[in-house]
Amino acid sequence: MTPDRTPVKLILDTDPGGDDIFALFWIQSLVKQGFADLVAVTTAEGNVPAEYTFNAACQILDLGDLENVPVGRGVDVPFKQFSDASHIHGPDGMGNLSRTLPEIGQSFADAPFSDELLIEKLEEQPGAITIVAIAPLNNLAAAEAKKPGILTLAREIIIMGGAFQIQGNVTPCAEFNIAFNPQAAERVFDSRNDLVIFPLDVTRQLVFTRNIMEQIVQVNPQGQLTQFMKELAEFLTQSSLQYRETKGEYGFLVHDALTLAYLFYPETLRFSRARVSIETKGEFTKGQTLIDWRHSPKETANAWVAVDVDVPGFFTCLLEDLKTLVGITID
Ligand SMILES: [Ca+2]
Repeated sequence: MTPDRTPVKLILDTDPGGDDIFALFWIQSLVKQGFADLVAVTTAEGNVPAEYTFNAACQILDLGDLENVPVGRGVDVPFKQFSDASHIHGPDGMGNLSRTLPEIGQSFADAPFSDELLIEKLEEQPGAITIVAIAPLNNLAAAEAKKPGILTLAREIIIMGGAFQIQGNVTPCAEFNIAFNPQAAERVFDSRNDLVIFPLDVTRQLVFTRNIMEQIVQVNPQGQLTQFMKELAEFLTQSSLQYRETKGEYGFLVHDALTLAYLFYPETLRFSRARVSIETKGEFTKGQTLIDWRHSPKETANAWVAVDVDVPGFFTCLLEDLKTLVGITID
């Protein structure tokens, strides 16, 4: 039997964001190898304001010769629960490195809003496109509010978000993507019963080390993409150490990239079926994600939650694909 090599159609909903950019680099490699088809990128307000996430996504797509992929601008978020994460990712979302890349040709003011772009693409190809959501869920929720049921037209929805049996990263209880806009998260989590969730419980295990970066550099030491990747990794490493995210290990966490392992390297993951609920009201617990792990009859489950990752296996796949990307990109 001939293996199914039809590229996986993706929309990436993202708020670059350093680890978002490494996820986007991984997608670029998979696109160039014929495994993925990037239908659109819908940027979101989150790590930094919407104009900066839009600019960062466009610059990274240009860097990988994917400037023809449509990019949406993040919907407005009037009632933010938390400030952004520019202290981690730099004011431009990419470690102040935006100045090292060419200015983009796209206009933020003229770009379609991300919820409109999601609706357009999902209606064009119902059941065919997988949404990889690695940002606060503002855009997905806005699309669902405008067109109830629209999210069921996605083939699957894969989300980086939440913290279940460990502490959060913006409060003791809450993870950033959910805490930034808990009402949006609640709407998305109520939209279908087969969401795929990657919480901090598993993503915190993924320290992208200097050793991994060095192996990539050796493939094409002088390449523009290699140099950018190396400088971004160094920036993220320093801010991760400062904020004690890696237990002192010299590296940074690639939370967002794990969503792609599910699609392309599923042997590295294990899941639990669960009902995930979002706390939208608590004074100290707003944005918390909850699963009732007790052995008792449950309400209908709505998600597959990642509970285990083969860390060396994951990095083997990511490393080889990033080596391929820097090796084939012509500078
Ligand atoms: Ca992100």
